[in-house]
Amino acid sequence: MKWSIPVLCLCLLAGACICGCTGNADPVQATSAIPEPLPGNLTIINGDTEIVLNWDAITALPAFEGYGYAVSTVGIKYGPYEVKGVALTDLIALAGDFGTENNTWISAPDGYLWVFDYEQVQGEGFITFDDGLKEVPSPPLTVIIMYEQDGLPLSYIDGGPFRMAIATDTPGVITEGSSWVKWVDKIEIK
Ligand SMILES: Nc1nc2c(c(=O)[nH]1)N[C@H]1C(S)=C(S)[C@@H](COP(=O)(O)O)O[C@H]1N2
Ligand SMILES: [Mo]
Repeated sequence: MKWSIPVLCLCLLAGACICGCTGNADPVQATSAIPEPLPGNLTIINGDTEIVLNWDAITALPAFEGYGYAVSTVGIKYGPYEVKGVALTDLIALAGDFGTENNTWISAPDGYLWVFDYEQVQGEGFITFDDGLKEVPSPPLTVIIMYEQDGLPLSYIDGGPFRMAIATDTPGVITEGSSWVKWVDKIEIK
């Protein structure tokens, strides 16, 4: 009985040391908390112009930071998220002129394609809902190619490295998930 407290202290000390030592000494464990951006390129095509951008090129462009919140066709809400990405208008501008007569085709390797008309590329003409899924007048929206969600590189499961997002300056605005194209690898001006 009189040994129990010193023995307990020794055990706790040894345990703390082992945990602390292995935690600090294992570089894989230490870095695995910070996800690496996924590899992947984004191709922008406008007539004869074709531009290929990788992660470094895209994240070097001016960024839009705001909020994103979407609802799937079956009514499941995902978000609200803090989103960061590049305005679609900025990406399109890299490949040349674009006007009211043009549509923008956003596609992914799984075959998913969503077409945005000129107004939508400018953030206009989307249906928006409040948190209770009641339709509300649209606040200003910015259509972005998102590469960060809640401060971390967008994961594959969430549609990374690049996903369309309909972003707002204020949180709580829900948009339809169908336009949130995951794994975007091609932007075509038609
Ligand atoms: N590449 C790709 N993006 C996609 C889809 C898809 O099938 N493929 N489905 C869309 C639809 S209809 C919805 S509702 C949301 C669903 O998003 P989630 O898979 O993150 O729940 O993704 C959208 N983006
Ligand atoms: Mo959907």
